[in-house]
Amino acid sequence: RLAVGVLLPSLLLLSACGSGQNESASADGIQERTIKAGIGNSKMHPQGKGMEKFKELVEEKSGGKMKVQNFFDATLGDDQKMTEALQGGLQEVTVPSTSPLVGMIKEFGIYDFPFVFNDEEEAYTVLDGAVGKKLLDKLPEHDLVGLGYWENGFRSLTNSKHPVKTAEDFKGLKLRTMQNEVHLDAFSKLGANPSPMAFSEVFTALETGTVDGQENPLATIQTQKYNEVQEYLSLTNHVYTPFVFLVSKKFWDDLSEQEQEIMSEAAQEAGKYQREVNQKENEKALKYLKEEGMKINEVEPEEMEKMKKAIQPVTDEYAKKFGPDLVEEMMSEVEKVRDK
Ligand code: KDG
Repeated sequence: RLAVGVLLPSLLLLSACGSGQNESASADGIQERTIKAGIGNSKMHPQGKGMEKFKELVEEKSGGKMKVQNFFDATLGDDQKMTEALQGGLQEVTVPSTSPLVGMIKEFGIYDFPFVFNDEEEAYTVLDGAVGKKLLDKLPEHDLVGLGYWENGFRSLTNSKHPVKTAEDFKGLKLRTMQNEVHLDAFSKLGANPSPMAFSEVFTALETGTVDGQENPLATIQTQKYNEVQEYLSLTNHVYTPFVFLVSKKFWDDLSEQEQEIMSEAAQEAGKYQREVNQKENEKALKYLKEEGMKINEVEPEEMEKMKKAIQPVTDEYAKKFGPDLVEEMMSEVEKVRDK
């Protein structure tokens, strides 16, 4: 207590004198900082709303000293490019889908297995539990820090050719997928012609007919206006994609404990809010897309089962590659909450 008593006034004095690096440091351990954050989705998307909440919380918790500048619509680049910018210390925050990170940390690919989760609760149990943490712990060796998972959500298929009701209906469809090998192989197995593409290029590719279709959660289909260039929406809900909240490790290591806590709390609180908004807005998006005239169909459970069976060899192969123990751990966590 004595040491603090002696130290504090001298620290205050130092900062009052405006000495070098600590110019804006103060007794509360919070400096003036600007945090550049970017995502691929728009400001209107639930992810955009989550980012605005994050900004509000950081600014509030730091008494206005830490400022967040949000960039939407991939203006700072796509998921992979922004992640690299974080690694290089050129950007502070991004919240990509985990799928394009699989080239860097293969284990994230376990989330790309189709039909693993039946609902959001199952996904949260895995993501917010031991398996989710194990994967976040792999980030620092890649110069990244993960502050938790937000929600992209269950993905459904749109295309310009015909409704997809059966596994056979995938045959011959040219589909855009995320840059992810599990997705590519799974759609190939179903007989589609998938091609990986960055998110910001999707609308034009659909408009010009470079691809026939794409798959994304309903709120994304609405906010990206895919309904303007796609006639059919098939509610396949084939895979759940998490977002992961990433911070540049170079930036993180430079933060004080207090500042780290502010970032961490804000990312988690905003994440909770973002998941809630996401669920509500996906429901609303279904109504909107129907009203806008998309031809929407459900997929019968037996057909879903057939799709699952068709891609089982792909899942088995990747389970070996990503770690059978990890996959088993994920499935046993799902089982704990399934049908409860
Ligand atoms: O902001 C996130 C988007 O960049 C992206 O992850 C959305 O799911 C997505 C996709 O299909 O690329």
